[in-house]
Amino acid sequence: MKRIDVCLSPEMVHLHKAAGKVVVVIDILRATSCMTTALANGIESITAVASLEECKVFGEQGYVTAAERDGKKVDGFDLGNSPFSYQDGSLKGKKVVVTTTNGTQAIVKSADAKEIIVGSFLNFTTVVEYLRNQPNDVLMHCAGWKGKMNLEDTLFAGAVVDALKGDFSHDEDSVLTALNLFYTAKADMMGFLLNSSHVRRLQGLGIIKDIEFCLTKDVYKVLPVMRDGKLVAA
Ligand code: 3SL
Repeated sequence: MKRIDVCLSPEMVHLHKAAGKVVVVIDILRATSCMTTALANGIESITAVASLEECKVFGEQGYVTAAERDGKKVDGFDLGNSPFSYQDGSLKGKKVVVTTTNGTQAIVKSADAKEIIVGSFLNFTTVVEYLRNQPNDVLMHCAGWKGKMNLEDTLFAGAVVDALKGDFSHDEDSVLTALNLFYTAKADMMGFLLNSSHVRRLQGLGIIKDIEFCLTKDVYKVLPVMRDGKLVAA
């Protein structure tokens, strides 16, 4: 039987061994929700980079630049990290380069994977169906916050593991942690997350509607997948 594992923070990804696996990068608030939204709204590709400097270099080559640090848009870049930036059609067909505090770091740190895909509640069922129907072991890679685990990414990992029970086996306590978190929170995810660190951080910045949107299930059917160093819609 295929196996599924959960890595609670990018700091631990070397312990979970991405090589040979499909890695699902998770940054529910908000990087992977943004990427899902962007590709569902016709953005041609997303290049995820670790640093602001790399992001600038792509900008000089004509890419639309998106940069976030500590929840805020970074001055001098075109966009921040809100899914609502991608929905009005004006960026259709464009190449976007993005750097964020945690999400793009987790993508860069997944480089050993057999394949990298991006997961969010917005494309939940598409991710689950893809994982069910492909032949490889899976690693759910939670981006967390600056090396620490967080609730929303772990919750999503648990939701995926739960949806795939019967198709995958597991034996790590991180998987049980994610599953139990999901069981505790599933009746009211928004309520459960109200006291979480990043929800409080975003609320402090006046970012409210993004949170609700990013916790909405199955808005899109897109599967962002890494091809030749860029995320594209599969
Ligand atoms: O850390 C990240 O990658 C971001 O998603 C954080 S924020 O939601 O844009 O604040």
